[in-house]
Amino acid sequence: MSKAPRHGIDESELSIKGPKKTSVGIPGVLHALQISMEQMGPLRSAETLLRVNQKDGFDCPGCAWPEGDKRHVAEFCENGAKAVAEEATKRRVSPQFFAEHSVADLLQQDDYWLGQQGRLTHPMLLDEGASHYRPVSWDEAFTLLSDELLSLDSPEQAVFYTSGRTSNEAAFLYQLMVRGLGTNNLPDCSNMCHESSGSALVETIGIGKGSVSLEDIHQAELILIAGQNPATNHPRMLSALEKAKRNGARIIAINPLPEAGLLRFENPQTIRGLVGGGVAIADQFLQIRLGGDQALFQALGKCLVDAGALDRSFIEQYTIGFEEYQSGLQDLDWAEVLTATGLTEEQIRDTATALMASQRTIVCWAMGLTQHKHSVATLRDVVNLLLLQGNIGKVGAGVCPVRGHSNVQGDRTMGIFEKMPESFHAALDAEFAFSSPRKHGFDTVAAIQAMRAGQVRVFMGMGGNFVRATPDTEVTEAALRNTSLTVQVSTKLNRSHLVTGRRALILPTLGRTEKDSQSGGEQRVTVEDSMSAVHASHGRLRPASAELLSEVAIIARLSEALFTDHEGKSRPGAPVASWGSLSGDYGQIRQHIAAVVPGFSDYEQKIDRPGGFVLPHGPRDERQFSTPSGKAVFTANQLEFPRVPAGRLLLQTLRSHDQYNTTIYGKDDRYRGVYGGRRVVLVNAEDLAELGFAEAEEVNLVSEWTDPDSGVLSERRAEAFRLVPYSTPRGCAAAYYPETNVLVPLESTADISGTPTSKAVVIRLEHRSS
Ligand SMILES: Nc1nc2c(c(=O)[nH]1)N[C@H]1C(S)=C(S)[C@@H](COP(=O)(O)OP(=O)(O)OC[C@H]3O[C@@H](n4cnc5c(=O)[nH]c(N)nc54)[C@H](O)[C@@H]3O)O[C@H]1N2
Ligand SMILES: Nc1nc2c(c(=O)[nH]1)N[C@H]1C(S)=C(S)[C@@H](COP(=O)(O)OP(=O)(O)OC[C@H]3O[C@@H](n4cnc5c(=O)[nH]c(N)nc54)[C@H](O)[C@@H]3O)O[C@H]1N2
Ligand SMILES: [Mo]
Repeated sequence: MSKAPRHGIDESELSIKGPKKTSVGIPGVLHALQISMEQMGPLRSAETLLRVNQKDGFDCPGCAWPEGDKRHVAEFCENGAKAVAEEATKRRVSPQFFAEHSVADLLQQDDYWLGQQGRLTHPMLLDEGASHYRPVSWDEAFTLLSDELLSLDSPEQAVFYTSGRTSNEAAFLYQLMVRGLGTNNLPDCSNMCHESSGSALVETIGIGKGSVSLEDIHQAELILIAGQNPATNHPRMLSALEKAKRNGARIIAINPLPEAGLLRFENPQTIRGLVGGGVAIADQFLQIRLGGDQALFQALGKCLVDAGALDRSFIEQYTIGFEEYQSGLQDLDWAEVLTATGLTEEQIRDTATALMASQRTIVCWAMGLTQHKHSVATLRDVVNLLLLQGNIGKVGAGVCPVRGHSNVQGDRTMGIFEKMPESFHAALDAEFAFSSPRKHGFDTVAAIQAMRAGQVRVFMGMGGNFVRATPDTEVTEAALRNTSLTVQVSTKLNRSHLVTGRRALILPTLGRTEKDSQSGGEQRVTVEDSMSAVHASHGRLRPASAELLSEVAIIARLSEALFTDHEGKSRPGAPVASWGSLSGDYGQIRQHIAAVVPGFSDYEQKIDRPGGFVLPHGPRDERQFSTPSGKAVFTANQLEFPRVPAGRLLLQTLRSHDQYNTTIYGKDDRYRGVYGGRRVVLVNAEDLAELGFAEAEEVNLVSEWTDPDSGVLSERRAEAFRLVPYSTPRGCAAAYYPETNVLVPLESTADISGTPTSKAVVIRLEHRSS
């Protein structure tokens, strides 16, 4: 193990070597091992990496891609290993660290440096006006927090954020506590992530989750992968795609960037992958313009309709709205489609031919499709396309939104949502003998707006890094500073501990990899992956500090303080539960979940089975659609795409290979050939020439946002980015998140889902005068 770095990223060390054409292989294995050794040393590295995603081990905190049935001794995934090393690190952020560093000093450090310091070990309090955090006892922390919550004029003055690593057990208890207080202010990272998918899917197929299993991926004849970079963000997906290819599947990548793993993959699990040239994943690459996907999917739909390549009996028996959809497509203007997509008509017709030749088609997508103004409409058009050929509820076919955080889907199932359906509330009320509030709460953007307006006194984050993950950094920072108390339940130091309300608490917690010992013995937790499979996760490592509490214990103790009197009796109107025994034995929480959430009967027995169980999914299992009509819904959507004024570019904000969201593991983006720095902007070389900028020039990025209501133009600035000529469609640029969040206007959100439009920010480049 080596010491934490003394300095953050020095952008003068940036070097550009050009993108790679293949992913993983030996360099990926070596890089992950290097990071593991630095963070954990040899013994702990071996102990930990052998347990990832094994049947009696812990669930990888990396991503939500499911596990296969036949696992390799260590199912190796470079970025999974990095995510694990980051949590299982031996480095520590102790009270002494906080005594040595003032909050003001820490604010000068970058995200990389902060994250590299190690695991938080003690509950810490930042008093009003204090320059440094000081250690507090857990009792003091809970008293302070419960007093503050109980003194609010209204429970609406508190906001409770969740990031998607939180287990089912913790998430369920957390939402119960929040609703017990009397609010639905439960924003989560999903609001910035797959909310558009949920909105479109609930409306069209009656459930907001993907309809395919891993086996479906293996059995598909055609897989479209749109707006997703699996080699970096879901590396284990590449093994599934490789298998599909070997079974004869055709794969089409739809992306503005020629992402390495989409083009060629060297599987580290096989000798062939390690020494050979790997497998070409995509048969066809559609280098689409940012935000052009709705036009593409409409055009593909039109090709199928015009050719009569339809599953008519499916359409008749299982759907409504086909006529409206079909007539909506009649006026589709090909010229507009070509402008929106930047593709040729031939490329689109080739894709349509591939669709017609396939009996089993899957569409996979991630943030490239969900973070646009017209994302919900785009995803409705994805569903339309699949419905045309009956590609739902049959083997090898379906919708596949690929989730991000390892339990983000489970958190939503557990009720982390500002607007759960009435059926959930009714069941929750019956189980805990109280009346949960029905008024919808704030989502992420609304929560920031409310903080800005001074309507929120307490902000609590169950994991995550709210201040860095959210848009409009300066606005959001000011909003958080406008509260009385901010509380972060965290494993690692991040900027949300430094941009605070008048007072702030850090509540350090156990991670997935660690033993969770409670009065009832060692506990396991459960998580739900991207394909609705629920399974147990059992940490094995010694906790980073003896002071850590599990998330469940933190919520249970806080709930006890909020909802019971000195004799332990429930306060009038509060949810009735035995908080102490719930945190002693998570099996009891699972019993409550089974009583409230459909699909969880015999929960305990089902997770005893290796691999767990799969939740019911009407469309997938029996073509049953719980929409008002009981049928899947075709929708007719107005075609939209971003229109960018002359001299401006459209910027997408995305992840490098060495980061996990706001956690920066390292300085490189190996596949894109960017080394040693992160302040780069990838731009088409012809655009650079036309706009009068030089390769490698340092520029400012200026975002221009015209508020649609007021018509007022506002500007936001991110300084000192290097220009890198890159293969991206004309007019489209890319730069890393979170450095560019400052450019994303808070009010620029997707219709219906409210997701910030992180993949479509209008910018201009600005020469730096100095
Ligand atoms: N190692 C690692 N793994 C992760 C994460 C991480 O940060 N690091 N994050 C996790 C989380 S929370 C999530 S949500 C996922 C994110 O997984 P991704 O969605 O793959 O993440 P992004 O980096 O945002 O990449 C977006 C991709 O969409 C493309 N794209 C952008 N705009 C458009 C568009 O308009 N149309 C099309 N067709 N493509 C577009 C981009 O070029 C890029 O390839 O990954 C999860 N897994
Ligand atoms: N511009 C732009 N903005 C974006 C995106 C984008 O593509 N572009 N993507 C959006 C997306 S998809 C997402 S999901 C969000 C991510 O938003 P978040 O989920 O809020 O951010 P993360 O970086 O994943 O959170 C990392 C922190 O979580 C804490 N943590 C890690 N593990 C645990 C644990 O087990 N328990 C607890 N309690 N804490 C833990 C650590 O302290 C760590 O610092 O960002 C969004 N923001
Ligand atoms: Mo995400």
